[in-house]
Amino acid sequence: MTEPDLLGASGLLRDAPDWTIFTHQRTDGDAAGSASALFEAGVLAGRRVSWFTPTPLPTGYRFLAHADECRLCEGTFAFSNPETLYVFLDCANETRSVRGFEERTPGTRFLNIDHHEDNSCFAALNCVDPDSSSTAELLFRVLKAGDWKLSKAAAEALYTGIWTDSGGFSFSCTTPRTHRLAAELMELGAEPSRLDDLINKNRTPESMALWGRAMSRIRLFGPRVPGSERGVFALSWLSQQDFSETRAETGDTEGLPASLMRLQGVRLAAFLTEQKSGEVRVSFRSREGVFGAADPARALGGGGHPRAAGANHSGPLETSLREIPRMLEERYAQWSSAH
Ligand SMILES: [Mn+2]
Repeated sequence: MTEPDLLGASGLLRDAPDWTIFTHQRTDGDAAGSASALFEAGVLAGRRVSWFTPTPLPTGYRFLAHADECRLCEGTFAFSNPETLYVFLDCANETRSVRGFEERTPGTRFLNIDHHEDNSCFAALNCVDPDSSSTAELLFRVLKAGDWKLSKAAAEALYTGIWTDSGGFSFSCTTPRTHRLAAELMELGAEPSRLDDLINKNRTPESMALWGRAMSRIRLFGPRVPGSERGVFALSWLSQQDFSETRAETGDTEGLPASLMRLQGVRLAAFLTEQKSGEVRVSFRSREGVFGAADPARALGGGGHPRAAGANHSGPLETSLREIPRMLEERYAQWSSAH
């Protein structure tokens, strides 16, 4: 992988008086933190900035600077202003955010800043680095490369992005550079204990009730290997009825798929969430010792990172609950015969 074009990305930002930022559907901490930090950097540098997302920003990230200015765009966005730089953050491809990219006006300018290995490089300038723990880590390097002024609020937002996408500096994407950049963000005013309160100590009783349902349904299956006597796969699920009965929000599932990886001996977890449409969102997480999360996600037409990926399954939920475990068993049989 070639080095990401930090100066090129910074130069595009430098030359544009207007920035419109886009984050992906089900905006997570990395996307929200990156957007908040870029918004803040733009405002400090006198840019006119706006931020759109196709699904509501989870309430857990409302503490971020400029979260109030995040606007929902459920319809088609008009990419038509030649003065505006359209910036996609944490989006592996153009379909992950608002609709309308295909119908963009010729001559409009796009910047793509992302860390997904399967990024489709859809923009004129693609600043993509799969070796970054998070888009926030990469964005921080872009902003440093261009000497952009960064406030405490921007540092907090970038720290939030890095923290959430690296699992609190625990996932294998965490590097010495991740820690060095986090240290610099602390020097700019980010306080880990305050941010831990804001990011992690903010659960509602409704979301805890939702998690309780998911936890009570965990099933272990798949091959039994030393250290994984109850199977290397974990699966759990939530239905729309669970959301309505607990009064939890869609965003309350964040962190749930990863939490299945806390089970002793589990190498890959699948978490199924029934959507309002009846489709089923399948999130995969994995660690070493079995094929990666991206493998079953790609087989279902989705994508993501090697160890955190997802896809949509047509459903209904009962069908998905039958087919996903069967698929994982089949892929394991193929994988183990090749290893
Ligand atoms: Mn990310």
